[in-house]
Amino acid sequence: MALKTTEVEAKGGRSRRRSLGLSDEQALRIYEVMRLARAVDERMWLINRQGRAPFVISCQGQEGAQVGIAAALRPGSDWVAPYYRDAGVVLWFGMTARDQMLSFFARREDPNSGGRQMPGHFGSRRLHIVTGGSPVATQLLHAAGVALASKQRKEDAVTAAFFGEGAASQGDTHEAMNFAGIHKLGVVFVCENNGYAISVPQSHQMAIQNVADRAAGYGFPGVVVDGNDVLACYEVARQAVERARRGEGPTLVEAKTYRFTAHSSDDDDKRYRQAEEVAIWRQKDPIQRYASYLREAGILLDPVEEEITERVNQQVDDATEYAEQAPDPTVDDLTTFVFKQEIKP
Ligand SMILES: Cc1ncc(C[n+]2csc(CCOP(=O)(O)OP(=O)(O)O)c2C)c(N)n1
Repeated sequence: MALKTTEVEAKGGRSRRRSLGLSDEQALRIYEVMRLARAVDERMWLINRQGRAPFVISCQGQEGAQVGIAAALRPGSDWVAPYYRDAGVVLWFGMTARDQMLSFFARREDPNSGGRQMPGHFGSRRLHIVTGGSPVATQLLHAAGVALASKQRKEDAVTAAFFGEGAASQGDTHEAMNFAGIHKLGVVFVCENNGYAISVPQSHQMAIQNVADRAAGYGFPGVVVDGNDVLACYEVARQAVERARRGEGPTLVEAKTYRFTAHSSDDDDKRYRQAEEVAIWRQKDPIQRYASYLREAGILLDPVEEEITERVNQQVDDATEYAEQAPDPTVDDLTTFVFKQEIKP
């Protein structure tokens, strides 16, 4: 087996990105997408707290796992089945801040669903983002199905399915992994383990430390990675993607991470976790950590950082302004996507 269940140590060194085959441009692109995901999310909270939009579900804290892993895939030919926190994944796959905001305001132009799904229900046939349903873990089955289709068509596309450790307790997760293991499907299962399923801590969710340990029961490798170390995430994902592309079957990657916000804008996390715990994890912010690395490596110079900040802020401002004024779905749209009809790719 190419990978073993093991903690992947964060390897230091200025040339780390080079040994991973990343150019300076690629390393900075990863950083910019992480920054954009965070900035869109922060803006959504402001808008929500001002009463201008009803619901936020956050990526904050998990951007390293999301962008690091997505960066190992090929947007346009590979597929992703994300879950609601995966703003970093879908931005990497070509969604824009504007798309995110159109969905957030539930506008007609929302590319995910025309304003009919909750925020975080990403989907784009064009961008190979498999649309998600609200029941957690259903996307793992969809991913296994997409990977089966790729195999039958003799395509080497890889499908990555993202989910939380709470979703790992669902029967769907077992069925998807079992099926993918039997048929050696080209799937990378990515568990973003942030320690809680809403208010339920991991210890009340499972009797083991690592979700990745379950992979052995399905006949494929499981690997634990520091989800706040974007380059470590990229590294394990690259190995898992290569294995899948070679036709050797799935890998379960468990990225240990943390969400900085409450589960959503509708709960109070102070009721189920300590402020000290949140503060400790904020010290491990994947964006700050990667920025320090890039600075030490001499590629995130002040003017480069300023340019990135300017581009990110501009995209968030533009997206907010555009989406807030965009029209709502109309009554004529009521049955769109409900009855069979031709959907243009
Ligand atoms: C089948 C099902 N049960 C319950 C819910 C309600 N629910 C939505 S998100 C969530 C928590 C999922 O936790 P986890 O998978 O760990 O992801 P996280 O939100 O922590 O990133 C629950 C219980 C649901 N959407 N679907």
